[in-house]
Amino acid sequence: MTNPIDRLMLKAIQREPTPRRPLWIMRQAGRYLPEYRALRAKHSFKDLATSAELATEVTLMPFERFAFDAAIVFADIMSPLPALGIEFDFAPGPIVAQPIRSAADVEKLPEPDRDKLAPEVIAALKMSRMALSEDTALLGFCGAPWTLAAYLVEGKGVKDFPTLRAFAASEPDALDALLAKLSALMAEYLILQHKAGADAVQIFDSWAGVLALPDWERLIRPHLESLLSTVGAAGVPRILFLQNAPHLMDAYASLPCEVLACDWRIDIKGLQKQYGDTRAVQGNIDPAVLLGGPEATRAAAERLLEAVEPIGHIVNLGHGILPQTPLESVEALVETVHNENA
Ligand code: 1CP
Repeated sequence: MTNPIDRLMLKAIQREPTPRRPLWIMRQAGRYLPEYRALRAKHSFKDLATSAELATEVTLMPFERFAFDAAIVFADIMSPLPALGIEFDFAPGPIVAQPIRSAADVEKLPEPDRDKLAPEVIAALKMSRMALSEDTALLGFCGAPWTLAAYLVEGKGVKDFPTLRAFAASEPDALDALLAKLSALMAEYLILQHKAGADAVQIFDSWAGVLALPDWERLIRPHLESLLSTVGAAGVPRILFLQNAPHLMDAYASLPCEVLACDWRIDIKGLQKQYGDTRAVQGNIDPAVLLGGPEATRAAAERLLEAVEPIGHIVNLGHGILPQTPLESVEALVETVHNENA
């Protein structure tokens, strides 16, 4: 039996040498897989994500085809929010029934109901761990407080989130109270996921980039830092992902975490040069490159492996894999990473 410590993914997180670099893909259990689309023809996304059995089946799905080094539990960043009494649906992204638009709306949020803190995700983690091979790591995740607030205030995913930015400008105290609640709840949630078998957790700050740096420092940093510190103090390895926010990269690099996960806009080689002594890096092939086919994918993967030092590098895309991605491109990526030292 492999010692969990020997999982490639965990060694890379701790910046220890590995026989080759680990690889996983954001949204690897998703719509580019024909078997996922077939299952989705029978069930809504919400049905898949709220059933521990179905979520486990989807979490494991990509492993029938690809030898990824980590599984990520199939859920959504909205999954824990029923604990705050929040109602939502998906079409295809989250739609919040009653968006939060005032200080009164924030005050009305109930004390967290821990029984509703995504018990299906916790169960899916336990079942996935039992089914996964010993050398595969299991990842939990949550949305960063700001990215969750983006959906709660805006009500849905909207380009550049104007309602959210207006709320931040007009109701900074209400935003502060909302982010504090989300940060405390997400810390609890990630620790629960770790106890259920998640080797590490990824915090997705997909909409980090819509504020300027000084506003981010003033409004957001304290809450993200508090979440990361609480989780770190509980001994949970942390992967911090930010999307479309190159102007915030250095600020994120100063936050407490083990892994900096960046999108394709970032010079990951430069990032590793600057912060590699204290942080592993994860990423960052442009997901659109895979639409260009296996040759384009292989070329991009080879350039990445050439540019980034192997120690402390987890290979991934710079954002979620696109639904129209050909399976041959994923095969080419896996092959290129696996053959690096062959
Ligand atoms: O099948 C479908 O139609 C549903 C599409 C879908 C899927 C597959 C949604 C709705 N969520 C998910 C799963 C999901 N969401 C995972 C699963 C694990 C994996 O394989 O990676 C994860 C990690 C998430 C996290 C998530 N949800 C993020 C952060 C990551 C990112 O992509 O930036 C965000 C921003 C969301 C919101 C969301 N949920 C769903 C969609 C389509 C979106 C984004 C688009 C929008 O805001 O409209």
